[in-house]
Amino acid sequence: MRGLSTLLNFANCVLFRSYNTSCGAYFIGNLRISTENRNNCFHQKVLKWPNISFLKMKVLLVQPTDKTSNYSPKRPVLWAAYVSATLKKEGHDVKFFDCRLKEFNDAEFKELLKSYKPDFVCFSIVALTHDCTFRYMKYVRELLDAKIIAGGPEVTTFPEDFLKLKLINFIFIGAADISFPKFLRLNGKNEELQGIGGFGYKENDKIHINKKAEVYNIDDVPFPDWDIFTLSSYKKNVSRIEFPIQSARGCPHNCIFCSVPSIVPSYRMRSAKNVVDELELIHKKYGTKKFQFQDDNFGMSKQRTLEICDEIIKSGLKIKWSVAQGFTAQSGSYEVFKKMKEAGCTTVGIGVESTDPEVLKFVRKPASLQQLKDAFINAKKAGITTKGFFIVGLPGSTYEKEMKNIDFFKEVKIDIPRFGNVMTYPKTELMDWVKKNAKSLIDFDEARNVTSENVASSVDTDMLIKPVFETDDFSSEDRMKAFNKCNEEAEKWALNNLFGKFVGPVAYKFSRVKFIRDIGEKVLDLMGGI
Ligand code: B12
Ligand code: SF4
Repeated sequence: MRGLSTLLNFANCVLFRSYNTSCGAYFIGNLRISTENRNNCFHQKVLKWPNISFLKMKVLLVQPTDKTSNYSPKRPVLWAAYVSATLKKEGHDVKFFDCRLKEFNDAEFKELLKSYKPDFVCFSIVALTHDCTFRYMKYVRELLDAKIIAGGPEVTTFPEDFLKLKLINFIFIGAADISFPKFLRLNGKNEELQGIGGFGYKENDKIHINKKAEVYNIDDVPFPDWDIFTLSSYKKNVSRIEFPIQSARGCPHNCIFCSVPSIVPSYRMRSAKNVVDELELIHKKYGTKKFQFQDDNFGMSKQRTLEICDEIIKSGLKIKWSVAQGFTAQSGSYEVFKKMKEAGCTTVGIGVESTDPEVLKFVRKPASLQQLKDAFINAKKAGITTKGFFIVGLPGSTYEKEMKNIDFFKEVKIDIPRFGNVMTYPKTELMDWVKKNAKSLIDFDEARNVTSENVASSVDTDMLIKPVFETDDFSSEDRMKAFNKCNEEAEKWALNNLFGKFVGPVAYKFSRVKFIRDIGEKVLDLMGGI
């Protein structure tokens, strides 16, 4: 029998596919580091540094909200926890502000700017967060002389476009574990800026981007710093937060639709011991019993997966964990899942994308249809809840082929099947393919221009739901029909799995009413299920 919390989690996943979060602010307090012993080191000439008279800097990290507000902020974010850990290690003062938290607003961000007076304000930018990001950057410009730094997936994809914006002073491309502390260590010695890997700066309006990032062992990166977050804003009972953790960075594969290979160019794994040490530390410090692995592709190395499980078991940690984004189907043997279950794994998400072998081959999906089937069957046999992610409308697909996905999730009994329309991310092969072989339904250049602060608000969030291209074999109408049909069937199926075949259909009918979904979400939240 499923435990109550697993059941609640499951109910949440099935019922609440969209969340409402208004843009808010997160007040951090006004702790100030003593200013004695700080030197005036920053060079003022070329970069026009603010009048910084400290060696130790005050850095404010900002998590913008995205236009869809599809994800309620259930947990703090990894990027800020990593950046903070590397900066604090060198004695800098770091604070964090989460625009996604609904209990705060823009006014509090301005208050924080005035009271904290940071030297640097840093934003992590992903698609659809531009509106919020630029609004907040403007507040910084209006109120302070602080320098604005941008990083994250969008900046890594379009470094020049962001750096040339007047609002932004510096950018970091990809991980900044080495480069950011190094930048602050330079103390404004401009002539050494070109020595910082993956860093961008301006010199008399000329843009400089240092391409090469340093190579380092990721076991040496300090563990994420969760102390900068007001954790009780994410869950009243902090021990109920499902902390994110990443055991490896990137993915060694190169699926044509995926932006991960261009955002995280190399695949690197942490050692099993290093991963479990982090779990133990968080468990001891916050009483956490639940974790979520946010790797792009968890389980690439079967041996390391088994080692992580063995380490967890050996440590005596009584924790539950899930694999959120994608488990490597090729590693999905019964032996591996059984061990994962033993070590506390409750749920695995596996990217299926399509069940048509030709489509899978064309998009360079590394797993075969048989490997995908086996992975779902083995995980279920081991007692792990399965989520399957499908992409409607990949190259070569048709309405009929999409309908086969429904047969597939029923055949292998995926607990929670999920469908999304294919999205063409910039700098992917899919984007090139669409330009040559399909009819675009949105202006990709304009969509790409979301990096310009002027057009940010013109990009429609429908982009995420509606097809963005069509082909002769698969029209826009049929794509939408397939998307709706697959989603409807998936939700009915998942609710039947959850509540049984009599109550399931009733739950499905109720779940169509937004008001009831909202109440249900609150009830589940109160009960600690999400
Ligand atoms: C976990 C995850 C989520 C989580 C948590 C998001 C979060 N902000 O932490 C949830 C489910 C909430 C989510 C939501 C969305 N996501 Co998401 N998500 C991911 C995923 C799988 C991992 C991100 C992660 O935590 N990585 C681990 C951390 C440590 O790495 P990192 O974020 O890259 O940060 C490191 C460096 O980049 C750098 N860094 C990052 N930011 C900054 C900023 C500064 C100033 C500095 C110095 C350094 C720095 O330092 C970090 C440590 O090295 C990525 C895939 C990927 N590999 O990037 C997609 C990804 C980032 N998501 C994506 C998208 C589109 C979204 C949504 C817009 C989806 C939507 N609404 O429908 C929302 C946006 C929500 C938001 N406000 O951020 C896209 C972004 C594509 C793009 N070009 O921007 C990605 C790349 C997936 C994809 N489809 O390709 N996501
Ligand atoms: S296996 Fe997953 S993460 Fe890796 S390239 Fe393909 S879709 Fe992206």
